[in-house]
Amino acid sequence: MIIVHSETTKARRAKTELDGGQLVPPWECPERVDMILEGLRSAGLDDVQAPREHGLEPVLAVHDADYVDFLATCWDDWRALGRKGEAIAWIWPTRTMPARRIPRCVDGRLGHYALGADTSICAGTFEAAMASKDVALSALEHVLADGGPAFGLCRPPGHHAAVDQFGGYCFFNNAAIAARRALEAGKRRVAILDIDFHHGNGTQQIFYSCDDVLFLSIHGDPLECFPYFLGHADEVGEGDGAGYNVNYPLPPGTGPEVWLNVLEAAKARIAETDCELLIVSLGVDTFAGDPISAFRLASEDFLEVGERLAGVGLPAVFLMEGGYAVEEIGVNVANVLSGFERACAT
Ligand code: OKP
Ligand code: ZN
Repeated sequence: MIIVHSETTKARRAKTELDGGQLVPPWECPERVDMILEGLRSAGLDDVQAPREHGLEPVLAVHDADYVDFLATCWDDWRALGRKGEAIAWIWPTRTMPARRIPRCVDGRLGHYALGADTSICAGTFEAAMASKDVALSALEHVLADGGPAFGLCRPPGHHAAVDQFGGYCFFNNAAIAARRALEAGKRRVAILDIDFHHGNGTQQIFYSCDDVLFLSIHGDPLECFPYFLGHADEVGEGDGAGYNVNYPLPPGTGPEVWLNVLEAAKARIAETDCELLIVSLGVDTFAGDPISAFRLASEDFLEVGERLAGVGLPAVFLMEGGYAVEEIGVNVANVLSGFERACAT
């Protein structure tokens, strides 16, 4: 398995996240990257390659140009106002005051483009987001070239980022960018299977009316869990995309037995939908020890997850999403990939 990694993914070193009414050190920290690399190395997954730079074109195939420009300029605009803290949204267009124009002031722009207040923007955020999507695109290229599999050690993650919105630690939707590129390269339909604990609201929004991307997500029920406003089972896609969006919300406390059964249901949907590539939005925050999530998978269960994913039988690109139990994140990711490889070999 080829691993794609760039040290530039660590250029985002935010100091603050609004959590429980306090500014705390972000759960989504650069140390996650080092711990994952260490876990992979211990498992013999040591074919680590640098990404190729792909520029902004594949980003603009997914995200609006004004949104990308906002991400590129936000930190400088914020600093120019002499602000002491990191750039954070604090007012939004709302149900009673919907967005009609994009404000000029950075405070208004932050509210326009943010989905929540959990994700501060700081120096290095844009650079890290650029490196993260390059990692995803390069992992995809390996799979397109030789059938894969490949793992893109994306950071920051991507699945909460929508066409023109950031948040939930995500800026560019790496999986969506890779999926669009795969379609351009000639794949007729791509499945994105999102097994992060949180619903991939951004990926869902991006492809909601598309029939060439089948999006499936297994996640904590949004009635109880972030991102709260999307991810219900009755969201099935619209227009051409009707039937191509599949949500499996599960209650907090869900353990491996139920979770793996739902994974089989998702695999069955992929099998009946005629896909040519599998992109796995790989969050390991389904781990029982995750500090901000509520499923009950054990480290050994991730071997089984990988084995079961091999059963999909498609060329596979794994892209890193969440996972905040930093001590165990390495072994958990390595277990998914080792389980996958082992099952492919047999
Ligand atoms: C990102 B990914 C309290 C925690 C809420 C949002 C969770 C984002 C998860 N500040 N933060 O899906 O792993
Ligand atoms: Zn998550």
